Amino acid sequence: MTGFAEVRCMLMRGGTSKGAYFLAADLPADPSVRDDLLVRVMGSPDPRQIDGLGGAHPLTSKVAVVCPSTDPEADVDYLFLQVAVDEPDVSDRQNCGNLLAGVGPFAVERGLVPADDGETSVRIRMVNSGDLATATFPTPGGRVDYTGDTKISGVPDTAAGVVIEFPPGKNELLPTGNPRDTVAGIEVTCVDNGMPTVLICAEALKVTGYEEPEDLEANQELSARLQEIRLSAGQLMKLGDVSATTVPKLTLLAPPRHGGAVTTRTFIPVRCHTSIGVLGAASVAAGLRITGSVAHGLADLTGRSEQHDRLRIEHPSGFTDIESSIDHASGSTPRARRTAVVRTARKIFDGTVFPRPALAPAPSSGGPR
Ligand code: NQM
Repeated sequence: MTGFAEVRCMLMRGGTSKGAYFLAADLPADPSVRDDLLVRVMGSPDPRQIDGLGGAHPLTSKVAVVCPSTDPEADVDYLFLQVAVDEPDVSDRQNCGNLLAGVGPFAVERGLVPADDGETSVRIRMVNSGDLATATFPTPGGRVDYTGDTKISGVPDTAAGVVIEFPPGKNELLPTGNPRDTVAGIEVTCVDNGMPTVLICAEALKVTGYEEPEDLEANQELSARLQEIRLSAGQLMKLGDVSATTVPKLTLLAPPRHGGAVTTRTFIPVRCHTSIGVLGAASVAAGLRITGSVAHGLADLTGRSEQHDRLRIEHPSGFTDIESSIDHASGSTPRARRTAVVRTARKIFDGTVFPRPALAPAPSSGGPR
């Protein structure tokens, strides 16, 4: 292969994830050539990703590809790619609301969008789902300012807030058409407000839902049950055979313990998230509001009305606040009315990445991690 021995790249933290951001024009146009390159950039397959940029966890083995949009409703297109850690596999089957937080600042840094003096809003088309989002962040003097006093759980320091607004969803929130389904012998709610997610009461799987992620990951019986549920739920959610994909995610629910609406432990889908994804949290929040979902009787929605639409989702490293309201006229299928979240993002380095030489075979699909 000629070219691409070195590639322009920016490493950014987006929310509670970290990834390599590229201009589409800096990457091969052919998706299979591009994916082979990205596997080598991140250092996969290797559990430590020692020879690349990846951080040896799905949350730090992510890629954002950004380009000007041809959609009149968007300024830029953002394609999210999940690079598997220990498989030579790249997936575009899911979105990532955490890396989304870095897309606006990246677009300004690369000159795709002019910055205003004060704050800038960037309209983003999320290529994976076709959905739109608007990210607003500080740009004093026309430059991105990453410093600020916004704190999000799972990130040690404060940074500038990136406010992300999602317009009303076009799709139904309930991919199976039902607020509850019985899957592999237990009741679940399959919901999709940007991330296909299966909601399960932790108690139904003989755990409390308050365990540490590593303890849940070590529970072999739980892992086997989750995989069984996921494969069946994937079919019901019209996702087909999900044995090699990263969606649907699975979220265990338990009553809140710190004043929030619910406690969560989310499998993405094999590793247990150390917090929760943005669109994952948006899907949980919508699920809590759906009459008849498995969250009813377990989540605490006291004082949270359609007018006061902020829900606090508790997770292993703290909480994520999601502004979420749904249209739920009786007799109609529920749809998201509005979803919004505040994240932070930070430029870590900007430069040139030197991918490992192309010795490995082309990517093949492997199991999700
Ligand atoms: O749900 C992890 C993350 C994500 C995805 C995952 C995300 C989202 O925390 O919007 O951000 O679910 O694989 O980055």
